[in-house]
This record gives sequence, C-alpha cells and structure tokens, in this order.
Amino acid sequence: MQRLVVFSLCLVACMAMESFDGYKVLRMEVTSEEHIEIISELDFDHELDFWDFPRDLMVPPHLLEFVQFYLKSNEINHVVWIEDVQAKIDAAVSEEPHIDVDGFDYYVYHNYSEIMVWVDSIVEAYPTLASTFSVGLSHEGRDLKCLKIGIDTGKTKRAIWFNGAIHAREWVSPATVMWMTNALLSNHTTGTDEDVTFLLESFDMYILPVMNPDGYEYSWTTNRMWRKTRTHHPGDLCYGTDPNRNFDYMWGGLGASNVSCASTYRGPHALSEVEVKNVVEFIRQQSQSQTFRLFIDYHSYSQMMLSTWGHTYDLPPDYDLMEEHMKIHTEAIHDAFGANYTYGPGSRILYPVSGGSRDWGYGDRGIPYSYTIELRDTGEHGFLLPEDQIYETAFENYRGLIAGLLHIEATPVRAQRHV
Ligand code: 0X9
Ligand code: ZN
Repeated sequence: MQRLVVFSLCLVACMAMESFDGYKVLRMEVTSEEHIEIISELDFDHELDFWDFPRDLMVPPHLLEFVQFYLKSNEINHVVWIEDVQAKIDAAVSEEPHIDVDGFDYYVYHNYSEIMVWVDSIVEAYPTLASTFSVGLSHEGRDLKCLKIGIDTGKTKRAIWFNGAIHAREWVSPATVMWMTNALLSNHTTGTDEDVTFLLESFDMYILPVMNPDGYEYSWTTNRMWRKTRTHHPGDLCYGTDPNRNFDYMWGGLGASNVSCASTYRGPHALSEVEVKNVVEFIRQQSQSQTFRLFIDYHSYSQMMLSTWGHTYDLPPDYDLMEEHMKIHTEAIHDAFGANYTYGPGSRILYPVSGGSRDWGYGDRGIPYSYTIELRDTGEHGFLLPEDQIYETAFENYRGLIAGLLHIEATPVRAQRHV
C-alpha cells in the first residue's frame, strides 16, 4: 500500500524532475597519463559529469559536438556507451507501483522515508538481535538512523561498520546494505547458517543504510544524477560537497577539488558536512570501548574492492593483510554468480582520492580492514542499474562479507599497529 501512495506522490513530484533527454555517456579509451591530463582539462567549467573518471563521461546534448571534436583532435578514441540517459533512468525502475503484500520488497529501489520505515520494521521483527540508534541529523534535518545488530554475549565484542548511499545516485548501495542486513538476521534466526550465528556472536555490526539522506532524497525528487550533499556554503557558487572528500584525514590532497561546482568538491574545510561529522564522532566515541575491525563504504559502480591508500600512491604498512582479505572477499563474490570484482589500493587501481571514508577508517581509526566497495555493474547501466540486478548484487556481496569476516575473525590482530 505504501508504495502505491509513494507512486501517486511521485506522479506530482516526478514532474519536477530534471530531464536527461539526449544526454549521452561516452566511454573513452584511456591508454596513457597524457590522455588522463587531456581528459581532466575537458571539464573546465564543470558542466560535464564523470560517471567513472577518466573513462565514462556524461555529456549534455549542447556540448556533444564540442566534446567529440576535442577528443578527436587529441586522438582519444571513444564510443557512445549510453545513447540516452533519460531512457535508462526510465528503464531502471519498474513502471508498475509495487504494492507490498508480504512485507518489504527488497527487489525495488526505495526512497529515504521507506528506508526509515524498513529500519524500524527490522527491530520489530528481530527485537533481541537488532536495535536502532541515530548518529544525528543531516543538514536538512533528516535522521541518520542506524541499526546495531548482533547476539548479546554479555561480553565486549569487536565491531564492524558498513554504510550505503554516501553518494546519492548510487541507489544499489542502500538496496544492497538492506538486503545483506536482513539476510544476516534471517539466516541466523532460521538456523540455516552456522557461520552467520558465529559472526553475530563475534561482532557488533553498526549499519547506516543512507549516509547522505538529503542528496539521496534529491536524487529521487529532483535530479536522478545528484551525487553530493545539499549544503551551500557561504561564498560558494554551487550546492553540494562530496562527502567522500570531506573526512578529516589527509583532507584536501590529491583527487579532491576546491571548486564548489566540481563533483569531487572537498568542502570549505574537513567535516564541513554534518553527515560526515556525525559518523566520524560516532565511530570515534564507540571505538573507545570497542575495537573496530572492518569498515566498508558501499558505492557503485565498477565492481571493485578498494583498500587504502587513496590520498597517495604509496602502499599502506598493512597492505599484505588487506590483500589477503580482499582476495578471499572477492573470490566469494565471484563464486556466487561469476562476477569479477577487481581489488587493490584505490589510488593505484582507480584514481587518487583525499579525505575519503576508507583512508579515514584506516588512517585515523586504525581499522585494519577499511574499504570502498564499488558494486555492479561495469558500465552498461552505470548508476542506473535495473532493479532486476539488485538480488544478484546483494547476494554476491553478502557472500563476500561472510567469507571476509570469517577470515578476519581467524586472523590475529597485528600486535604493533603501524598507523
Ligand atoms: O570517487 C569516489 O568517491 C568513488 N567512486 S564513485 O564513482 N562511487 O564516486 C571511489 C572512491 C575510491 N577511492 C579511490 N579511488 N581512492
Ligand atoms: Zn560513490
């Protein structure tokens, strides 16, 4: 019923949605450092949108001729990868409203308020295993509502953290976080999976399904391709800071822009975004009484598991441990349906990022296994992953999480932390 109401509201709200008619995504053949430099200079006035820098670029119709001419004259090959972004937006969500008959529908995307109802329903369904807490409010006053799940053993347990939707348009991220949370709880409750029971006894799991609720809501009501927060800082030309450039560890270095209109805007200062500040404060506070072993910030897209560092090309001191863990985690993902997730340090296998969540987890908090995971796909649909891929994305990542956690639990904590 609830979805029916949402659908009717959408008929009104969706009319105000920005249109991406005629927008295309180009895939470029990037084969040298020089290509990256040339491509970086293309977006001088921030009218373009890198879906996956430096390879996939969304171009509005009025700039297409210019961009294609620029690429040709610089001898950079490209193909039109997505013909019409608006057509993809329309195709990614099912046309029919989903009326819930058997409770929550995990196989469609949900807006912020539906997700908040889901959080409460999880506690109702699993009162001895799950509880809610809030790390505070977003800039526009939305609750940063979290779940804590685990089996109470009466002892101080180690902790893990994972979150979704730090970037607004990456809708498969909260969908995956919700599915995995439910799977952990229901597989333990039905007694079908001893590993899950063991893990819920070993760890307290702190889960924030939507870390950037203002941006997420905006991506539902106004601009499907919105990425950043919705703040407007004094003196800035544009709205929005990239929360994944706003953490207070190595803030403002490589791969973070000081221009407010850029999609990777770092904000006027570290922790200028209250959503980031609230998460940082919660984990700092909680890590005084519990040791965090794993931190995962779920994004899309490109099927990657990225470790530290982002802010430098150097390898972190514990990279051997991370590599071992990422191999196990991504092999378990692969075993589910054959999807390949590449892994390695973010700066080397993707691009440098400073002020990112994962560097903060390892660098500031000393969480030994701290990652960004880029979910499906590898670009066919990009951020507009059809709903019929939610199940496989979530299931394979659940398998990765379980296998990885079993490995972490069996691996002694390194006596001397290097950070
Ligand atoms: O740019 C980002 O914040 C992440 N990619 S996304 O398309 N989801 O926005 C990647 C962060 C990964 N870290 C590094 N590349 N170092
Ligand atoms: Zn992202």
